[in-house]
Amino acid sequence: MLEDLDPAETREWREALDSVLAYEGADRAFFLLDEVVAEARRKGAPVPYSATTPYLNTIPPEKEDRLSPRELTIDHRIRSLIRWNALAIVLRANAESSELGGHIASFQSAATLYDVGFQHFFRAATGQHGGDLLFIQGHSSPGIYARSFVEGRLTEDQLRKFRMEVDGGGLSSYPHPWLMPEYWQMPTVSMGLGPIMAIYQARFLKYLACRGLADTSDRKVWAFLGDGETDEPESLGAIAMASREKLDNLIFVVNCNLQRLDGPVRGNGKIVQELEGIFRGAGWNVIKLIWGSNWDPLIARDSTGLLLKRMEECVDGEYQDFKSKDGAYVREKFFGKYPELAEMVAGMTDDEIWALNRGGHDPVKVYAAYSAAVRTTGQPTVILAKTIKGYGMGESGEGQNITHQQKHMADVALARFRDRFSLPLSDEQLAELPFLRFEDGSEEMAYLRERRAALGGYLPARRRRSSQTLAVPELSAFGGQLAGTPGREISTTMAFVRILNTLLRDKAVGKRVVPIVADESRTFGMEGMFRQFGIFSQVGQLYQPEDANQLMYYREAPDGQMLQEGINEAGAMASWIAAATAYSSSDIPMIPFYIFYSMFGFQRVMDLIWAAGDSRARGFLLGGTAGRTTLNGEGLQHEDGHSHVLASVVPSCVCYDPTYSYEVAVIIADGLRRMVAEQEDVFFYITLMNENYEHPALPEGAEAGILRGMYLFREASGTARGPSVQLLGSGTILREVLAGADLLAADYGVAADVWSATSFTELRRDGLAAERWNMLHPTEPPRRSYVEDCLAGRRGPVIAATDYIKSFADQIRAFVPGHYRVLGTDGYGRSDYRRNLRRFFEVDRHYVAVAALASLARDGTIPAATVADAISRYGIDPGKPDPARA
Ligand SMILES: Cc1ncc(C[n+]2csc(CCOP(=O)(O)OP(=O)(O)O)c2C)c(N)n1
Ligand SMILES: [Mg+2]
Repeated sequence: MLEDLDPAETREWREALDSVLAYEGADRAFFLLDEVVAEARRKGAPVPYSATTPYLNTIPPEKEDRLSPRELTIDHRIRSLIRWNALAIVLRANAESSELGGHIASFQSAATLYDVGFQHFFRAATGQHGGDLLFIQGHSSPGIYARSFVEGRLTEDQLRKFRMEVDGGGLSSYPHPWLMPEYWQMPTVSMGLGPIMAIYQARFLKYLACRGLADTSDRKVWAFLGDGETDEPESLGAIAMASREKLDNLIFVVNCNLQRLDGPVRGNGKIVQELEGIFRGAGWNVIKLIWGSNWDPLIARDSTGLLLKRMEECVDGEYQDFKSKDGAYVREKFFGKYPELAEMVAGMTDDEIWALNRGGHDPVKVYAAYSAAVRTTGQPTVILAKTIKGYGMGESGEGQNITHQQKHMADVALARFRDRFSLPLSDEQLAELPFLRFEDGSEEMAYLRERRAALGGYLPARRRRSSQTLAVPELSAFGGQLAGTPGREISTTMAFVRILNTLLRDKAVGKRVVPIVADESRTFGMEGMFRQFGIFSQVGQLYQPEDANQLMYYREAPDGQMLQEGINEAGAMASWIAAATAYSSSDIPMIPFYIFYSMFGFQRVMDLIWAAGDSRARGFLLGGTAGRTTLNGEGLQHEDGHSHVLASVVPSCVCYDPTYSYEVAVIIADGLRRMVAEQEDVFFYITLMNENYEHPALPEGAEAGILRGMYLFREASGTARGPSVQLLGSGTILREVLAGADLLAADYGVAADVWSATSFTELRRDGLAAERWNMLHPTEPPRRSYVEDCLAGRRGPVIAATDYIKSFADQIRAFVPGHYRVLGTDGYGRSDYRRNLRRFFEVDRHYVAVAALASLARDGTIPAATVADAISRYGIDPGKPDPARA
């Protein structure tokens, strides 16, 4: 703090400011101050930048939009019942055992924040309005169910089945569209994913509007975050994008209850101030909601600024401590520090001091903040609402470090809770934890219904299917890819880009295609799309691009179709989720294709991909330049040999590792049929490679096998009597398998049938389903897995080789008749020629041949000496280090 060298002069300046404020208003005062500061800076005076404003509410009392006293009173009665039910849901679920879990404290701290929203702001989708999108803090779900119960949307039986879902009719622990597809819109409980997904949902609403696909102008995205949650990089990592893109349809509400799971969020600091600085710096409209109305008279009397000084010098650890005690304690510790402040509250009782409430618990303040937020234009808004964790839980958790996981409440605490919220419950009833509702015909019920009717209906609500069904192109639309490329060498990435171009030009679905990249278009040869389809930018292009004179220049446009997210895989994934769920959130089925370096896909943003599955996302993920040896020069951090294994664990992700362009075409056409035409809730992961080779034409009748995961690509010619093997390969390694088959025939007279295994993952899923069915239907004729179907009647051991780690092809072991041997690229990637890498990882043609011979020798079909002969013939060093450990 600087010293006041001339108090009289200071007073003059203050009075000048007061008079401008009084006669000309705040805008004029702001202008003058801004001018003075700018002038001081021009003259070289050091005017430090302050990221924060005083520790006070941003909206002064005289600028508050208000509800009527009647509305406030009924809202309070409704909220009190919801509070009770929320608590009862968890207490009842845990009455017998704590096995089911659940949380009380989070919602009790946030009840007013949600209820003011549900009563007065959150709009449901109707014919006229697209509806708001709500990201609700996962741990507050009991409060949301409690409201739905009071509204009559959920039954008592359902509340009793909180976290008991297995036998049907239960309620999911957290917001999960997968589990409650007509209720929860957005999955949130993995901290940080809600906020980043909300930002990209808001931007996607702008995209839909700018491209003329939907009127989204009046829709808001509300994202509720915990203050602890803001420590996740995903929570804050994309906030600059939100202001750059002027997302005035986005409102973050950060519930600053000062606590996370273990203890204080910022015991030694102030989370509200810290977040204010961060969000202001990022260009957001920040509304601080710190003090409740009971503080207003005290703050108005703070002419010396001493109260503010005290408010600012206290750290969050102290604020938390105050609210875990009582009014006398606050009087002593907070006001008692300075005699003037003690004097200020001398006329107040301890109860009155205790009733000095926090902004986030005051519906008047919350309403004013929301009202200001929804009217803000040109920037996103964040509301920093200060609350108390475990509000109302008293000695059973209020403001206590243990409160987050508290699932029980002592009888006295329950009785106090009842008194505090005037609940119509006798002491005996308390113990039974009954769920409470208003009578039909009561004033509260009528008001509740009226409010939700005015806002379009009940929320949360999720649209399960789009009302629009698009006609997807037939496979024949991709004729170029089906015909093969005789005499021309291309990669599957190039084949994909051509398919994408065909789709973008399709009359029925072209406009719905959303190509998404994270600064890798050129890597995948997609730069031609810049000019033709444009890169989405709400402001268009304010500059002449450097390459304007070229055919494929960098074109940005308000109706640009591509989403260029920059080097930001998490953002691109969130963008893809927004597009992939637009069928539900906007009733506009979109067809997103997000293409990325496969190493920076599942490995980098797996949790978002999991959330995409939960969201019932429909779209295509393309892992480009895939394969540990196919992307050859990039080394350990780039060369992907396991994304397929990661993808295989996501239940609604359908995965393929195709080799030929016709396979890519067949897979994409089927994806369109399943996801767009039939509205199946799956998404596709397809790996693409950058190795060029000639592509054959679609073999007759291969489609079904391509989709199921394998088909006979080349049958062995020659005698049916000699040794025989079955070779499986996927991706570019299929070509090594074919070459290996040639070596086997030429050098050892072994006949090899070669199968293109487009998806070991789909094969495994099919096999597991058959196995399960057989186990549960012991007396019926057994079902056969598709792998067995394919290999039945074929002779010889089975050998598979891929550009992925061995566990990828190993997935089908249980279904392969006879001996099965797998080659794969276990170990860290490294740089070299493809040929050398494939030798290093032991997946090249020579290893395929040796592996086949070794299996034949194992089966006793050929002598072991033949294997040794091949090892030496092909120049393999048996003492070579194991690549899995090298
Ligand atoms: C990615 C992730 N890490 C950890 C958790 C476990 N977790 C759930 S809630 C919570 C504390 C939340 O604190 P805060 O965000 O402040 O929310 P509050 O309950 O206080 O409103 C933690 C650590 C999680 N759900 N997700
Ligand atoms: Mg918290």
